[in-house]
Amino acid sequence: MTDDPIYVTRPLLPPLAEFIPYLERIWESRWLTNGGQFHVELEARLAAHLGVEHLALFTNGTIALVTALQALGVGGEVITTPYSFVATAHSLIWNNITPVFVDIDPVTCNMDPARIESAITPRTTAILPVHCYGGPCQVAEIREIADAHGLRVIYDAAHAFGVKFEGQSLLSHGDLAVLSFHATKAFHTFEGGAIVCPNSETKKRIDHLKNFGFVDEITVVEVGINGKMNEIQAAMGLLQLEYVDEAIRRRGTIDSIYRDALSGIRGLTMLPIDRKCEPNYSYFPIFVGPDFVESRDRLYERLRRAGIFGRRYFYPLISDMPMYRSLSSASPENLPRAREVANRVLCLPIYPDLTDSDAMRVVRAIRG
Ligand code: T4K
Repeated sequence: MTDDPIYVTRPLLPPLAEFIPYLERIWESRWLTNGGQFHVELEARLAAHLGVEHLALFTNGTIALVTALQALGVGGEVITTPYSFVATAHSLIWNNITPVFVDIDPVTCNMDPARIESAITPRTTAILPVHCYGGPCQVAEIREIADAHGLRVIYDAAHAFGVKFEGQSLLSHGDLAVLSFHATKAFHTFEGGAIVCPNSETKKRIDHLKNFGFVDEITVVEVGINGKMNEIQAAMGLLQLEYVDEAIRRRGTIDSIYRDALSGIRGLTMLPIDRKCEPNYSYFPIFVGPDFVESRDRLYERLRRAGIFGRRYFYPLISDMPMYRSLSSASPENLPRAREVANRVLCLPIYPDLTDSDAMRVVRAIRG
């Protein structure tokens, strides 16, 4: 008998029976999208849950990122990280903006603020950092640099659902922060996303932009897109809210199991614990150094043969992808630390339904 496969993540799925009443309400109302009852309710409940003032729901995180950049009217060049999911840089290209990659801090995997100033040119309009794996960027340093140079800051907070930093929502940092509610995220709506906004005027503008630019039945003021979340997605979000705190606690337990069982293995490192942060444990990356008994890719393949499907998030670097590699900021000399981390990383399975014995199966497989 072979063991069941273990994937890097599995979506949080509440009991199907609890979803049916939501579907019945959608069928009864015949209101399927365009700001229906569940959409309105989820925006309010999520803002309260996350501890933010305003939030606009989206059909996915990528369209939310594209719209966030559009809403702030940034252009020219935007400073960002190569160590992320490709959607981060793609959102710039969709706005005709040139990404300028800067290196990361190899300890946190986030943009290194010390690299930002030398990347600023007269064309720079904004900074687009990523709270990678949900770990907080150096928000104070980034704000200071942005203010000194008159730049906007848009956080790609796709991984940062519910994360708190110094007792406050991490999402309250930046001019805007963008969430993903994709099925693989700690909180999901199948596909989905949101922009966290500082005030109601910005939210209103974003609400127009996600609805083609309509401000009323007959008036279109901007080239908006269709970024609206539908009622089935919103219903899933409302139901998830009942379960997400418990799910994050369970993720925390798995995080502890891995940390205890993997510490002290020669050549393997983990992200440090940030005492100022309340994390969501959405990823568990390990970093396979030269002192480990085998290379990262050999370990990755060996785990796969054992039915354990870890993922090399984020390898390859965005800057190594064909559409980005000709940019001068994509040169290997500019990004040595991001490259090293991308060559070492392996994200281990972590999700609420992963049992303790599954987690120990992963540990035993790594120990070989
Ligand atoms: N910015 C950042 C920093 C991001 O990480 C992302 C997305 C975005 C922006 C854009 O947000 P969205 O537009 O996606 O809302 C996944 C996700 O598709 C993507 O959302 C995520 N980041 C990225 C890090 O990971 P893949 O290609 O690795 O997913 P996939 O289909 O290989 O799934 C991974 C594993 O999850 C599977 O092996 C099994 C499990 N799975 C997946 C799905 C979709 C399930 O069990 N059920 C499922 O329905 O990109």
